[in-house]
Amino acid sequence: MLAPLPRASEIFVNTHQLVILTSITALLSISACDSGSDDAGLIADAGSEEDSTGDGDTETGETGEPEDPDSDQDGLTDAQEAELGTDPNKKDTDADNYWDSWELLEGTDPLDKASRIYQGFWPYSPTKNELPQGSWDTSTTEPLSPFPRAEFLDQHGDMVDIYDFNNFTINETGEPSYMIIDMSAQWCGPCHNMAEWISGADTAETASLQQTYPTVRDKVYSLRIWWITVIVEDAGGGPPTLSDAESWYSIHQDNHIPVLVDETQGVRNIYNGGQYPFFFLLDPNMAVEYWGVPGPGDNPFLALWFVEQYL
Ligand SMILES: [Ca+2]
Ligand SMILES: [Ca+2]
Ligand SMILES: [Ca+2]
Repeated sequence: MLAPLPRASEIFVNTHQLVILTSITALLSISACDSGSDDAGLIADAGSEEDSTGDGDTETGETGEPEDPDSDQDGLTDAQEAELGTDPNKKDTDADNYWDSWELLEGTDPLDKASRIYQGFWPYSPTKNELPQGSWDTSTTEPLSPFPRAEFLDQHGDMVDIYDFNNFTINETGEPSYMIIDMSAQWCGPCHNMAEWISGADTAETASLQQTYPTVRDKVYSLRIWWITVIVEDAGGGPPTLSDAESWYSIHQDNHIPVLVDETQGVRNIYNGGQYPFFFLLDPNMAVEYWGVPGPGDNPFLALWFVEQYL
């Protein structure tokens, strides 16, 4: 299990760290743009039987051998799999990253790798409905406030339920992934520099980032954290569209990174840090874990520092 992370408030009462933060703040407030705007279902649900214990076994099997076994524990019984033609001994018959029952639930074909929930191979969470749900009306920047439950267009044209990123455990560490939300604007040069860096480019513009956050890129590549770029403004400062995500992706090719479009500018309106790029950290339950607080923490890059130090 993960050691509990220090909360932002705990960090800022630690004088020693405050000094470090202050100097980092001074060092790094160099490259953010002003925005120019005001500153302001459980797996077993796929089957027809109850699974109140959530372990993938249907109730007939809770106290002994199941009458209708689910050998691969993918939420479909062997009998159902026989009917569907899926492999009863493989959770993900077509090896597209999505379990057979999830594909059934979402209407994609569990026998065809090209038919999958997300073209980008983003995670899928069958338990996302059980989380505390944020909304455009209730979500705030306060610690543990859940991110709005919303869908966003990605660079492949899929509508992505952001809650599918919760508690994704298939990574090197076997621990749940945190998420960095990278709020970027199409018009913002430093946002593109940041995207260059995180997608692997080592240039004169990205050297200081790599030097300051030497482990962050590796943590993205190992899926210790999900780096989620949300484009919040187009080239003219207006609402972005799919073409912004597509062009961003064509410039900064990186298959680890979802590029989402904030079409209604809801993300910008709730989380606007006053400058771009701006980063904040969500925990594996989609709640705000770390947000740059006013004063010495009023720095768009502090979430990266947090990842560097604690994850
Ligand atoms: Ca099964
Ligand atoms: Ca299966
Ligand atoms: Ca499939």
